[in-house]
Amino acid sequence: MTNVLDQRAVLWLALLALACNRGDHKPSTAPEGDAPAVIAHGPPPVIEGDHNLIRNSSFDDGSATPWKASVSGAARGQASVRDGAYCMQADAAGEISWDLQLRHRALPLQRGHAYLVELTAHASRAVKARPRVAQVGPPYQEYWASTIELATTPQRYTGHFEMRGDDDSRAELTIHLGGPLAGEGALEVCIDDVVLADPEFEPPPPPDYLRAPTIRVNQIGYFPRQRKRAVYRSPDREPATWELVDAAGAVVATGKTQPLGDDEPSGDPVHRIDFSSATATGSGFRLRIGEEQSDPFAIAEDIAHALKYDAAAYFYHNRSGIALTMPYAGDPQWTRPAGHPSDAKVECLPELGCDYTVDASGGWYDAGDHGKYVVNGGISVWTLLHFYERTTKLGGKAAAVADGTFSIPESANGAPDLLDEVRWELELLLRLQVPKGKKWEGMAFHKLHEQKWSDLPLAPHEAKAPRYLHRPSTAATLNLAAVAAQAARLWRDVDPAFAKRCETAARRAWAAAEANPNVLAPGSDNVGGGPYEDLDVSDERYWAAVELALTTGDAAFVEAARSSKHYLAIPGPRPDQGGQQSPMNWQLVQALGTISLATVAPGSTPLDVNEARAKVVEIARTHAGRIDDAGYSVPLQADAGGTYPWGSNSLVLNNALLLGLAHDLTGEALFLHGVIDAFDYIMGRNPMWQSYVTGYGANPLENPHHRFWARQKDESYPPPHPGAVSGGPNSRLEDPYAKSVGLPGCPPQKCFVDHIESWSTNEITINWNAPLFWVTAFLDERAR
Ligand code: 9MR
Repeated sequence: MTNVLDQRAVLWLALLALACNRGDHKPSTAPEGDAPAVIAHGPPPVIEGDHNLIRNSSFDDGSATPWKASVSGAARGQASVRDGAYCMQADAAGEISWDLQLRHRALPLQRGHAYLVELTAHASRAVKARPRVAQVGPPYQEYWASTIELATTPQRYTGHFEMRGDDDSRAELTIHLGGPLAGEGALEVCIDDVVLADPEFEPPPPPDYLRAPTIRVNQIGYFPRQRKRAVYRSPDREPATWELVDAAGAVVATGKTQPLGDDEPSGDPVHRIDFSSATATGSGFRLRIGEEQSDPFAIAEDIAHALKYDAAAYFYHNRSGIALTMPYAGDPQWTRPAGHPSDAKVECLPELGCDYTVDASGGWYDAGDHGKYVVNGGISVWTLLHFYERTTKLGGKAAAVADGTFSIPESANGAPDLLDEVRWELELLLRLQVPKGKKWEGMAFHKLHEQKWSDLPLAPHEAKAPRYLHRPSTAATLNLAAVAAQAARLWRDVDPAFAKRCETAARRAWAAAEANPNVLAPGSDNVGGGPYEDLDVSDERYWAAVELALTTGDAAFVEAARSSKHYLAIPGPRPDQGGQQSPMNWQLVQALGTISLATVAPGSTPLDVNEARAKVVEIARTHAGRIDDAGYSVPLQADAGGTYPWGSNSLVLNNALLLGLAHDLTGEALFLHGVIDAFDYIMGRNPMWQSYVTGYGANPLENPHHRFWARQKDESYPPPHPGAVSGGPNSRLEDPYAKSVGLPGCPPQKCFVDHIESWSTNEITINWNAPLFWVTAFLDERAR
């Protein structure tokens, strides 16, 4: 395919020859209705260099994204990339021009700017087409349009206009092909090398994945005895021959790819490579197809070993109220004084009228921000403790998280290190319980943070802005009840006094939540900290009831669990399973109760353990059953609206957690393979060519949104510690940076940018690193 910019000189000569097709000349045939055939104002802009707003101009890599075809009314047709051009093939063209169209949206146009439009097009027979630049919604203002005549050989068309409408950040360039433009009979129309250029527009730097290898692998590696899949990004329809090459260049396995065609969540044309049967082990392997080759990777039993400990180290590195010191910090650049010593005496927001302060010191910072939020602490604690509990109950290896296995100050205290790390947060959650004799006695404060978002970078010890406790909430209180109950049974043999404290706090929290069942945290409380809003706490109540029942055996808790509408529930992706992309998140926690029940499996309590286990397996099977349909073999589907939400990588990891537990319960390989597929996606087998984990892989995450690990913003701050997972693609692009770098219109798996300013696609947080730990620790144990 031609490169428009290299050919610019040739093009201008060609333009003279094609003057009859210029948008600023009258076309030979008027278009439908009263719409003017041509809208052109001002002189044509002079374009030097690349100022093209069109994000996929040439279709050279086989992908149409972000172009879409629209077929409506009586028209019948579909579009795809063929031989490096984007082609609409139609059996019927419908009645009006827009019944058949090819379109590119999310184009930022600015009032008064001059625009050049160019495209190459041809058709299977002589027809007309109507390229136009217009507003997407009412009143559908047309900024420019022209009717052009297509021949059977490619011709270059051009036009220009000055933007007379108001600024429009989401305009579209569409090429209408339907109705009277096409006439009767089947047709094919192809477009290529499309330009909508504004000399004042500076295109963002091309994303990394455009220079990425076309063969995508798990960038750290594969387990010798397990499923090994890679993705080959190619529009070819025929299978290709792949080779697995070792570090010395010898071919050690070979096979054929499986072409899967266009994959919607990624926008990529893909082939699957399955090299599971390869038996070689070592490092420095690559996959090769013709001239293309993957990043190097290992095939080894221990690929997840170091990573699981780094995933756990995330929590030490984000501790509040303690100096990070050597040797635990791993390197002097990650040491720092204790953060937020003033948290030892925190006031409530003035409107709450507390006549006391609270010691809210300790715990983990939530994320890139320094807030502390009970509901997010709750699910994070549960996830880490659940891993511990499954090792003790389901035949796992508790030795992997025993005393001396982590690098933390408590590593020689006789208690398992995983429990020590979690206790740092639990102690904070216990402190956040409203004292006896005060309003909301026994409830938990929902959160504490500054009153406006703090600057970035900012190390925790540099932060000086006052922080306040926000109103207690029923959700936070039930989180405290749940995790304190869970802790009470896990510390029973480790530290009986602490276990007792936890049980007492859990019972008090439960009673306080029963007395205050509807103190709900609103979404509007989002200045200076996240809202962690929740307007339905029936799932929290069920989860807390189960944890308390499992720990105490009390009939009242058993009854509260059994009578809940969530009893034995785990939301799943099918509509009849609740239509949830993932079983749990900080707001939706019934699965935590059911999973704890399935894991602890009390013999003596009248709770239906077998049904809870069957539910784990049922939902895991649904996820596993969908992996083969995903181009990148990831156990996460787009939702009904075709989107991935904020923190989508944590959905992948929580689905993997459920798959892992199903494997624990059944031993079925299907589930273990599903965990591996999720892991492969996170570690680089994805359309962004991104290892979403800091410090791991050929293209590791480098610039997460974090106030201390802020090297990208300021050289005097450290880079991120290894082992932190990014929230990953978020279709809603909820920060200005993501919106500004050409992401609008992205397919769900590509709505991501590795930049510190993109908090809605690239933040890191405790409730996402917790399942990263769970999954990598599980694999390090089970996939060997
Ligand atoms: O993970 C949270 C996500 O589900 C929400 O959509 C989003 C907006 O409320 O907030 C996310 O949580 C952030 C929290 O509000 C503040 N600390 C950082 C968290 C991770 O991005």
